[in-house]
Amino acid sequence: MKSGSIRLRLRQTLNAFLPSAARLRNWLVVILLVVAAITTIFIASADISLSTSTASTQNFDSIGTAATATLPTDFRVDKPATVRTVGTYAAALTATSLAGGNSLSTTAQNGIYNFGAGVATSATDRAIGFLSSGTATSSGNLYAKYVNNTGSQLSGLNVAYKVEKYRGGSNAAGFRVQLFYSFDGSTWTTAGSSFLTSFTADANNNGFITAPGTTVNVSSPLTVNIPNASNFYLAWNYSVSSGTTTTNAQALAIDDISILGTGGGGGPTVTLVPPSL
Ligand SMILES: [Ca+2]
Ligand SMILES: [Ca+2]
Repeated sequence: MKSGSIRLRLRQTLNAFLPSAARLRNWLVVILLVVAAITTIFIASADISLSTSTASTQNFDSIGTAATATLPTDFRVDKPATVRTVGTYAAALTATSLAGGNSLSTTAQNGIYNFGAGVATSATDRAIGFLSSGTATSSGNLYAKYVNNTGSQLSGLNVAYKVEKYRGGSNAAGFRVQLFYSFDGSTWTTAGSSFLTSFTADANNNGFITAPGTTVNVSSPLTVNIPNASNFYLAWNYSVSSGTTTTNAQALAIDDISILGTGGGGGPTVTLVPPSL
């Protein structure tokens, strides 16, 4: 056999095993599509899943004791300069900036707190809170982003959380936490009076030897239709209860959030049209 024909046969054999450029390109496209799909699934599942059987809970104890503590995934915070104002989830921050606990000072800095139930630097039970001053942190918001991936529309949520007080405040208007909800994280609807926790004025601005000094349990159904595959946002808004004077503020925090979907399992909405007469 001539060496030329051997080389030809060798090349034909190699070609049979080696993928062509076109085949390589097709495989590359398939791999890229798979990576994109996995990334999409990962991003979609990053939001906190709503469930009708197991409540989504958050006690913030995993954030540690640092003043600059990163919030749990899908929780954010901000401190608008206007009273009783909810900002946007997209622009909010992912970390606290101050720490506090027992005996919070009468001159404590305004801002977003990682509060510890006990000694600030070592308490393991943490909560996210706020303190206004006369000129800053006129509002404080804690945001959470959920997704309804139950496969059905939900007709509501059972919402429970605690509002904890970490410092008294003699502001005559008192301070409060009002829950809001949203489908896009920027347009907010009040969750109503069942989710309003108000505190009347204290005699002074002292902290508590054992913090928090007061804990209020909030637990109530929230009636709202949440379509399947829809995002749903909650915002706990801290602010002075009325007026615009924010001096002598109370420090309040949110803890032990529990969210359970209700009314799932129904089919698509059917609109009955009466027959014309
Ligand atoms: Ca607590
Ligand atoms: Ca906690």
